Amino acid sequence: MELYGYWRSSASYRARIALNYKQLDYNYIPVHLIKEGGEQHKQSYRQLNPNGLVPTLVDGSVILHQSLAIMEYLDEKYPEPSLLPGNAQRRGAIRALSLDIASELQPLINLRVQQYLVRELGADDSAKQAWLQHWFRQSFTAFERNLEEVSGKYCVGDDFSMADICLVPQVYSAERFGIPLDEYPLLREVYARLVELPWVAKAHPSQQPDAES
Ligand SMILES: N[C@@H](CCC(=O)N[C@@H](CS)C(=O)NCC(=O)O)C(=O)O
Repeated sequence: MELYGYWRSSASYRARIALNYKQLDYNYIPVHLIKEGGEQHKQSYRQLNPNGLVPTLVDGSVILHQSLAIMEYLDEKYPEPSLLPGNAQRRGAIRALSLDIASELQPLINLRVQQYLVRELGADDSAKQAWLQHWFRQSFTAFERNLEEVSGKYCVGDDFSMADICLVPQVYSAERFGIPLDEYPLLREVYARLVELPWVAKAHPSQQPDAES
């Protein structure tokens, strides 16, 4: 299997955690999102992923984009350990929390959105920071409330799941963008537990071959 990704891309980070959790070997192919205007826009990459976003997973003849689709594909093909453990209610909660991050928050703070704010709408650093803080705050405030209802050791009960895989990279991004996390004690507690897990630690951006200082 090949995973096209970028070291500090949150969606690539998700795919890496899932692959590690399932102990699947893969070749990591870096796609530099900044260099030369972004390798994700090159024709050769867009043939694999017409959205021009990372990650992309190639498994033989299967070419898949969207990290949640990649995770569900891996889960169907390699069911153990499951990324969606538990009964229908638990699985519903896992999917809902995963989507809260992957569909509601991350798209608003993505690189291309930040670039559009700056280049097309003339946002300066403080306007861009206000944008990031606003959306992180809205999302993490709701996430914290949801954790009060459904968390245990991890996001949903005591089993590691896709929701945890979505949370870790988003907290990493928040720290990177200087977003204060004091208002989310439960989120920080779960995150602290998650980053200690070996399959999560191995997926950290700093551990990737394309990591920059
Ligand atoms: N929903 C997509 C999001 C993919 C995505 O937004 N990837 C970002 C990095 S985290 C990207 O490639 N950004 C490049 C750009 O904005 O030009 C997924 O989960 O795979």
